[in-house]
Formats: sequence, structure tokens, C-alpha cells
Amino acid sequence: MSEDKALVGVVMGSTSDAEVMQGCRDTLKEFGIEHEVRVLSAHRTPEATREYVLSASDRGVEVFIAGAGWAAHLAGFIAGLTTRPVIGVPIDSSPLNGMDSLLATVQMPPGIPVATVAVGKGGAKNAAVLAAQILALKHPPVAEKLTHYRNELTRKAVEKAESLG
Ligand code: RP5
Repeated sequence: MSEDKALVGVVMGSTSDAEVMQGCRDTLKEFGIEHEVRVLSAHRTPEATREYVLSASDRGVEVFIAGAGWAAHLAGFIAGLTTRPVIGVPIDSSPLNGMDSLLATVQMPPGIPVATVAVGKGGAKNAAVLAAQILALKHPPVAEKLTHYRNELTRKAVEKAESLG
């Protein structure tokens, strides 16, 4: 994916989040959505996170996806730096199995929302689908892929149900 034309910025708090976030990257690829990936942390590298979000917004990134575990303030921190939509993926990397990151990501105070998806790998994939739905409003090729994706989901579900007899 070319970074020059990236429409989505995928940020994760640590390299240890990479495995969970892989489904997000794969799904964005499936939709043909140009994206870039960064490992940045709200508490370990706050300045670099700020610089990235501001420069990415200037370069034309339209949606941010942020995956983080534990007291996951990454998505909220990014949301405070941009008016672009921010999708948060709570990662199940702590002893609380993601309940902590779910609450930290979803419970943004009024005014600065983070669109929070499910915990873990399922959420990472859904973050990409939600980003596609946002981008589809303005990018017809993404809208077409989304329609195809939905039709395929339905077709496969019906096929599986029919195979039961
Ligand atoms: C969070 O802390 C990261 O998003 C990660 O899920 C968790 C643990 O990070 P590491 O200690 O594995 O780097 O900031």
C-alpha cells in the first residue's frame, strides 16, 4: 500500500499488538484501501504520536484506527488531536483480558468520541470494515467493494445453512 495516498492511518500502542491488528491490515487490503501503519504510544511516545496525527491529517489520511491494550488511552489521545473519525480497537493484552481497554477506549467523555469496536481480533477486522463504510461515502470504488463484501457474506451464510439440509 502506498503511504503517499494513505486514506487510513493504523496506529498500535506496541509491537505486541501487531498480531491482533493483522486482521485489520488484511481487511483494509481486501477493500483496496491505501493505508499506513505506525507503532506509537500515548504514554511512551506522546510527542511522536502528536506529530504523526497532525502530519497524517495534513497528508490526507481520512480515518484513524487505533489499537491498544491495558489502560488504552491511545485512541482517545488521537481523537483529541484531529476532527477525523477515530476507530478504537480494545486489545486483550492485559490480565483483565481487554475489559480494561474496552472501557478505556469506549468511555470517552462527551464531545470527543471514539468509535469503539469489539475486543481483540474480531474488533480489529471490524475496524477495517467500519473504516470502509466511512470512506465509501466519498470513494465509489470502496463502496463497490463493500457491496460485494456484504453480498458474499450473505451468499456464504445461505450456502452454509443449505448445506445442513
Ligand atoms: C499498551 O500496552 C499496548 O497497546 C499493549 O497492548 C500493552 C503492552 O505493551 P508492551 O508492554 O507489550 O509493549 O500500551
